[in-house]
Amino acid sequence: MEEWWRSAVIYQVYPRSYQDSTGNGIGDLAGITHRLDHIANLGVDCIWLSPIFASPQADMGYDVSDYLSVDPLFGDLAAFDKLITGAHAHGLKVIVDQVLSHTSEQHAWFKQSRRSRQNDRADWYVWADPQPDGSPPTNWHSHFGGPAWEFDPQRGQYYLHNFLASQPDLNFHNPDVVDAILDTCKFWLDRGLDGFRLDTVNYYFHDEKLRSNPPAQAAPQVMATDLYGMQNNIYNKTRPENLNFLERLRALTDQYEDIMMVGEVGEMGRRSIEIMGEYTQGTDRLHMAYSFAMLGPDFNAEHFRNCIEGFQEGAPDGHPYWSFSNHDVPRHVSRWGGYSVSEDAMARLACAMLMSFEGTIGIYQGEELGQTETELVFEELTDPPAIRYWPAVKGRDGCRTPMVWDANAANAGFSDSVPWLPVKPPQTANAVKQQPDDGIMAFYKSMIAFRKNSSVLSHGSTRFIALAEPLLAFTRTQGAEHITCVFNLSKDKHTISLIGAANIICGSSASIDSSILTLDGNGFAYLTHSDMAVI
Ligand code: TEU
Repeated sequence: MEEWWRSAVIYQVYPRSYQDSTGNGIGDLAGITHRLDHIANLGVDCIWLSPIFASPQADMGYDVSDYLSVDPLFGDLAAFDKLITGAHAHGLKVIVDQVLSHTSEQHAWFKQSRRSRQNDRADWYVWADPQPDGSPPTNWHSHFGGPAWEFDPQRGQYYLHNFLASQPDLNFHNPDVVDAILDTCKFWLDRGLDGFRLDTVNYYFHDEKLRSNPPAQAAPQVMATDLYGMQNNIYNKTRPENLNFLERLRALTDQYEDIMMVGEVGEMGRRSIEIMGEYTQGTDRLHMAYSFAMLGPDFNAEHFRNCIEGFQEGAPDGHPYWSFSNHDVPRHVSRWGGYSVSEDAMARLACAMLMSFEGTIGIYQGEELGQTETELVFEELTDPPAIRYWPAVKGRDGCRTPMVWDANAANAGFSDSVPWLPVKPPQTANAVKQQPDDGIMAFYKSMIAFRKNSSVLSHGSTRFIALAEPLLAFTRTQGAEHITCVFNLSKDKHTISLIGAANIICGSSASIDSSILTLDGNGFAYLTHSDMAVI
């Protein structure tokens, strides 16, 4: 039988912002359990929960202080069990974010490690002496600005942190660390969850020789500060030793039924696609990999083609996971606003593109409402890099504002008290309760259903059709079945001559007249295909 995740649509929940059930302005596990009907009704297969573990929340849970407990903000283990049971009863799988590359500085392991150079956990983190002039051991930069090294006066050494200084990197070269990490994963597998989203999966190992990174050739950026992108980050991450660790993790998960791991590859451009390939090649590494490739500003046919073809070439039996939005990047309806005739048209076009791609598909809470990025002022920010570098860095709060359930309820039904990030009018207009019958939410439901019912869309191979920008076109094929998908990524009208008969199976702003397909701005069509070529 086919593994469930291969044709899955996965719905990302950001627990802080889904539903508050306790009245403290922060979402929680019981709130998510309460909203399972909404998630199941979308027709998705699986929920990915952003981190729920004990944490001082300096990076909103991506700084774990205890891997084996639920943060009291979100509930407790009983609430977790209830959520899993409830989700399973709704036919939904649940995966959780595992942040294994680094812990919080509040983790007991780090507290012990920083105490002295001799204790049992002295080498559990990446410690190194200063250079003779007192400067950090290498030139590595943190994603969140400044050097990736923090000096600790007590040990008289620097420790590595690829993200915040309060997120020290674990030392995966130490076998005891690897064993401890595998044990934490086992703990959650034994509790019945269905897999992991592995945060920063290519950051686990660093170069033991502590070589400095060479300068970058080009510096594409999503959210980080300039310094990070000025280096070719080859020594602080994506080290060859990681493959062996991924194989150990896979051997562990293979002891359970139907577990899936999707690794977040923190890299940009072509290299990110290559790493996705390496990490999912064969059956003894990750099940899937997920990159930032489609989470950036690029919105042209060549880019999407390069992502998909690059993956096919690099990992013929690997499996990708594609999404356009998550909790780290501006929502795509806003991010690609420069290419859209309207927010509504962009939301539909993006949905139709995603649901036609080969691989597993991820959507981010609120995306199903056509949600846009929330505009915030400095006083409202919570994201550390934004607070540090505002206004040059806008940060990630704008995509993390609470889910809007009912425009007429206090805080749009998210919470009875002041939410941790504001709920604002342009977003409340898209609330679940106010979605029209033919609105974006209905469109998502119908497109998810269409994909789930179409074996060729869920499983077929992809062959691109050479059309000039801004037209993206490809044919999905499975056996004798074909569907050709054509998307107009611009605001302008375009026409395409079709060879042979074709009908529009589903589409928007699209029509066929005498073998001419017309796509208005942001229009798209899924076409029946009978040995037809689009020229
Ligand atoms: O994000 C990882 C991340 O920020 C980088 O991978 C980067 O964005 C990428 O390389 C593109 O340049 C994860 C979480 O999703 C994020 O919320 C956390 O803050 C971060 O890890 C640290 O745990």
